[in-house]
Amino acid sequence: MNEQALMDIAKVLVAGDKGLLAMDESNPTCNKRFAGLGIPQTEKTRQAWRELIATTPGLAECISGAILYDETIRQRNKQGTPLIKTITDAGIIPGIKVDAGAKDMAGHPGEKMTEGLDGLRDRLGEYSQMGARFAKWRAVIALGEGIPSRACIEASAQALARYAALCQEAGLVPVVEPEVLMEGDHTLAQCFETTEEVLRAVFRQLYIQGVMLEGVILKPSMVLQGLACPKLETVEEVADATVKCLLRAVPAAVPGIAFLSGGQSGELASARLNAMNLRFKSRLPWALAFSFARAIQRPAMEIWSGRDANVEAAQQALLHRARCNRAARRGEYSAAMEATGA
Ligand code: 5MM
Repeated sequence: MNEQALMDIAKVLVAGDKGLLAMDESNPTCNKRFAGLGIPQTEKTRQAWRELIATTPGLAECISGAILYDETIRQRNKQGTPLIKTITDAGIIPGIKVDAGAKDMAGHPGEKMTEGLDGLRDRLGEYSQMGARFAKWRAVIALGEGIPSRACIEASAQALARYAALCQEAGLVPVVEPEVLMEGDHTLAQCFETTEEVLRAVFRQLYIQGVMLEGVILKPSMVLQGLACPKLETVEEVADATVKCLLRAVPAAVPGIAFLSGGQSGELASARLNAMNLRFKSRLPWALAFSFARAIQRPAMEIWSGRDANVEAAQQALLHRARCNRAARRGEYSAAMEATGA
């Protein structure tokens, strides 16, 4: 393991005011998003969408790294150029999602366990050869009556740590993503408690498995009330709770935290990230960045709707959301940015 190389990549991914773009939806998830907009669900349309993203002029001003999916990293455009080359040439570091998805957990109704450790060493070697410099694995934690169970938290944390150790062995920076889901009627306080417990378990397992924290990026969910919770917390309350939780559970050796959006609107995700950086940035040991999928892609995909004629307008919308999040990293995002499309 070349520790310095891992540390360098991790640092670059969260440097300055940039963040990550998650474009790693598996085919079923990508197809689900397309279906909602009447876009044909084919390999060709998925390629066209990913190419639209990768060729967005100026995207690298805001995006340091892009997380790809197995199908995407192997795709080429009509001229035969591999998509990973288009991304690298644009100045964006390519990464790859390597988990095999979350499946029902045996003996634990309502909970999921992420699969994909079998054969992972070989797959990481292949992705590294192809040019990937970092990887991503998502664990899913649901909140509800009697859940999450200790079994789900500990097994998810251990899988994340075993994945991270294999990544570092292969020279890839592991993005460690424990997502506490927004579904449910839980309060902000309940989400705080669970998120802290999950993060403590994850960092305990990373330590046990010998993972070098300086070469890791954490991709957590923000601390949020459940979607069905009647009490709506303010942007500032969410920012305060999220930062307080992270300060309790995330070691200072970690270079950066890049949030997932989890289904929040693009505007709310930017506003909440902005509030965290505005209120706390100068006092935090790690960078607070973003690794959004829906909160960057959604408006652009709606505009595109599978039509060539809409590519340019969709790219402008994509760049707009990326710029909003770059501003949020500086604590300079405001609702006015949405009005002007600046
Ligand atoms: C939580 O999802 C991740 C971040 O996306 P959002 O910002 O939209 O929440 C995302 O990287 C996710 O892991 C991928 O889209 C892959 O999902 P699937 O379920 O297709 O593996």
